[in-house]
Amino acid sequence: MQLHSLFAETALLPEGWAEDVLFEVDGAGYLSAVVPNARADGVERAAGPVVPGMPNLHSHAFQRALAGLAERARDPEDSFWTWRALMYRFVAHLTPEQIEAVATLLYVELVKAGYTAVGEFHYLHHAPDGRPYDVRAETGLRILAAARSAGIGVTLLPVLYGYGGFGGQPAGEGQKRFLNDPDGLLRIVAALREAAGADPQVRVGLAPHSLRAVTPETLQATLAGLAALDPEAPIHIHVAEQTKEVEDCLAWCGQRPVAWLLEHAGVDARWCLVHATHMEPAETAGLARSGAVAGLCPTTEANLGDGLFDGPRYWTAGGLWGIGSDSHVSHSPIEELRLLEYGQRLHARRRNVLRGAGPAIGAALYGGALAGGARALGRPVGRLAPGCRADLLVLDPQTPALVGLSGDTLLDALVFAGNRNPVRDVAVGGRWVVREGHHRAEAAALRGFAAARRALLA
Ligand code: NGQ
Ligand code: ZN
Repeated sequence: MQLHSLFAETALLPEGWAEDVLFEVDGAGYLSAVVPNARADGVERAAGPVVPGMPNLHSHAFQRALAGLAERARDPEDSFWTWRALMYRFVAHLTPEQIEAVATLLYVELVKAGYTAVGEFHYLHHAPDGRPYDVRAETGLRILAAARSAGIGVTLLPVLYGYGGFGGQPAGEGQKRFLNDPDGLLRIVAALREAAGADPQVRVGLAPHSLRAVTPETLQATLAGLAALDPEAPIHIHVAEQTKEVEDCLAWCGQRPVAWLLEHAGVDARWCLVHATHMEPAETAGLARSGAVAGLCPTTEANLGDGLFDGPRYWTAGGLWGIGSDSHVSHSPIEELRLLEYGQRLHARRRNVLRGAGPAIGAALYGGALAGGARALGRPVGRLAPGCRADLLVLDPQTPALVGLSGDTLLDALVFAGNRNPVRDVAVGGRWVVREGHHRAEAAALRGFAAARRALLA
């Protein structure tokens, strides 16, 4: 269902809310015109307020099948690291078919909740015995297929994973499906770029998993290889999520992980530093200055007991940030934004902490996550403006939380006042993918997911 034009009585544009907006979409799914104070003659009318779809900058799609299965207290010392051991056992046998089925269901859920683009930080590359599949990019291609079935835009970030700890320590048994040297990973990148072709719904970058999983040499070689293919390609990395990583990094090189990256890795606007939870003030300021995006994943960071990001300092320094659903304990952008602000309130014992240019906190959160998310995914999304993708949400004006509200107050209520999904219709790249709350592929996706889960639990 291709969208050629749409009229919205009210819509959130880059400069703020506008009335009577006419959107025109070209055949490739880009907005070709966005005209406020227009007339509706003969054009489809949006059933409610229109806002940009939200970019989700950090996903491990396969973890959707594990969400909710790691909440049993087994050990008084349960932590991120015991969760990770459980997760490794769980992924040991996943097949490419199951990876695709789980990712398809996840992406359908993400689109229904208002995410129109996702960054897939994908490291489950090889067969269960650790050998590459005949088609080396097999599982990455499955992710691409899942994104295409669900109709979500995707930034594929195949992951460089070489070691089990700082300084090139050998990887463990549970990590053998993840391992590549720089050449092996760059072959996957090249294969995915070929499969993506000129599809405007797809971008390919890469992700060194963490400073634990690479050495300075392999990091450097991989980044040089990527730059030769695409000098602007997005680069994502997990960093400083747990205090143990900070301690191990200090023991390895005498520097903290974010400080090391800022000094040695050429961090700039191509980069997204995922989590960056544990930073000293100078690191927070340096990250904000670098032009990189902080990839915040509030529900996963809470679920795994990571700690709290230094929001006030980073916001004051003008740092870019976006949100990701990471382990997929939530697939709602609203829940991520709400928890982001609530964590800061609980910590500071104040209200309205993560301020933007205006007084409206919900609007500032929504707008901030659009801008940083778009930057991190390296695609023209997050803005309803000519030249950007026609990725938009029509909100349900009958949702009690939104009834009678408009403008930034509506965004405040969207973020802070309700639990019902207020997303009615979703267009991605100028195609309606969700109508009246239903995704065209939801029934088939659920059947595929159910089969995969049955097999995993058997
Ligand atoms: C991941 N997830 O790669 O899935 C990680 C855990 C690790 C989060 N950090 C593994 N949330 O960091 O070593
Ligand atoms: Zn992650």
